Amino acid sequence: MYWEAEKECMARDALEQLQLERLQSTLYRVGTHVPFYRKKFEQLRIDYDNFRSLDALRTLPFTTKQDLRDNYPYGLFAVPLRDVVRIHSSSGTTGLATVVGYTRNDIKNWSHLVARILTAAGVTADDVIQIAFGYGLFTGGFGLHYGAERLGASVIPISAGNTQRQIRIMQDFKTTALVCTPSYALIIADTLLEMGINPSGLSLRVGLFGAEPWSEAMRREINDKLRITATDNYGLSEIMGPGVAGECSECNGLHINEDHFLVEVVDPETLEPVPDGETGELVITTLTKEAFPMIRYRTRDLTRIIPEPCPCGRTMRRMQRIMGRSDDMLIIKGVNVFPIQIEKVLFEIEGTEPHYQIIVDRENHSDRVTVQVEANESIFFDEMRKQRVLIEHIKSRLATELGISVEVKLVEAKTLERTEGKSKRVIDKRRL
Ligand code: DLL
Repeated sequence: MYWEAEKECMARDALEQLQLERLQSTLYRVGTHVPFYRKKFEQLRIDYDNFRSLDALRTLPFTTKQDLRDNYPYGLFAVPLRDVVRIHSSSGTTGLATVVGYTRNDIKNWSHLVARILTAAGVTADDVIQIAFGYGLFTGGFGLHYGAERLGASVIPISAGNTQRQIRIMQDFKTTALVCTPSYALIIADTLLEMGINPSGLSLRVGLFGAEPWSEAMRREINDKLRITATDNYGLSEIMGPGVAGECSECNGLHINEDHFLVEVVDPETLEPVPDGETGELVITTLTKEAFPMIRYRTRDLTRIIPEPCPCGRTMRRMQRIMGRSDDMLIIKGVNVFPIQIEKVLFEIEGTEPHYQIIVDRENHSDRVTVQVEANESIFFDEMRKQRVLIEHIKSRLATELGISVEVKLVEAKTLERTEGKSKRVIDKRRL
């Protein structure tokens, strides 16, 4: 069942016409209301009144996180604060926070699009949905909440944290859909086990996970441990929050809400568009945002467009799950390494827990990577020889995957820091 077949299954040419019209009005909006864009358009001699084709998109300037910081807090808003009904902010891991705003209409569209991705993932008005994202300046909690209400599901706004309580509520309220980060889903799964609760006794059937990178192996682990169908959804505060793209029940790539967002995939070095199917950095232009429109925002997220049509019938193109960020990519001894590659290997190895941390250091001008991974109890307390065998096994698998050698250290289960929000997998101690 579709939420909005007339949009989600639109013919390509009709969609492109709609995108062009919406792009024209977005350009007019920022050109007349946001001094930052007005100046840029003047410098580049962009005549936004005569913007006639989607191809001309590449003549427009990019917007970066630094531009948002330079205009902190309200400099990029395209409406007076009087028209803003909500403000969110993303602290990020580096530097100054960025601030985003929504008009009443923006909130309506946002709820609508989140309802759309919830529907695609299989959630209906009959579901009881537990939202274990933080409610606050982070867009996850409120974003999913409004979308789920819009759909008519019964919403439990439990917010993040207090895992045992999450589980009790899940049992008592007969939760059928869980919403949180994938790493928190695993924490919930492990806590269930510790509490001696059989997941088959729960009513849970579907999970919507996002806000941080994860892998297919992690999906399988969540599916097995929680006995659900785990789906991926993607978004970012600068663009809207959750609701930008989400998986349908095929679980094979995320449909992008292209009637509201124009996406490009570019080479992060040359900034030239790459052909469909090739990996690059996702660049997004908003088409309907009123308070905080964005022109060619460089997300830093790496993905590729899946050109093949989806068997579900939606024509909104899919992007592959995010494989990392162009800026959290580690360059180790000159080799590009994504934390997700390490995760993939660890998840495939018997005897380890799905919790790990990557520590990068530099000794005598040479990079050194130590992967700390939790070993399950039977291994950890077993004879040293077994531990050594496991370490060697992980090392050789990682060397094959990454093309460089890394150190591996087994740590006791539950000693690495757990987080109910986004997990921090990499500690880079190098002073470069
Ligand atoms: O994380 C919005 C969100 C909330 C999306 C809840 C999905 C669910 P920010 O805090 O601004 O917004 O962080 C955005 O998180 O640029 C990606 O690097 C990463 N990210 C978000 N979703 C995914 C995902 C929210 N499904 C940044 N897979 C983005 C991988 C993701 N990375």
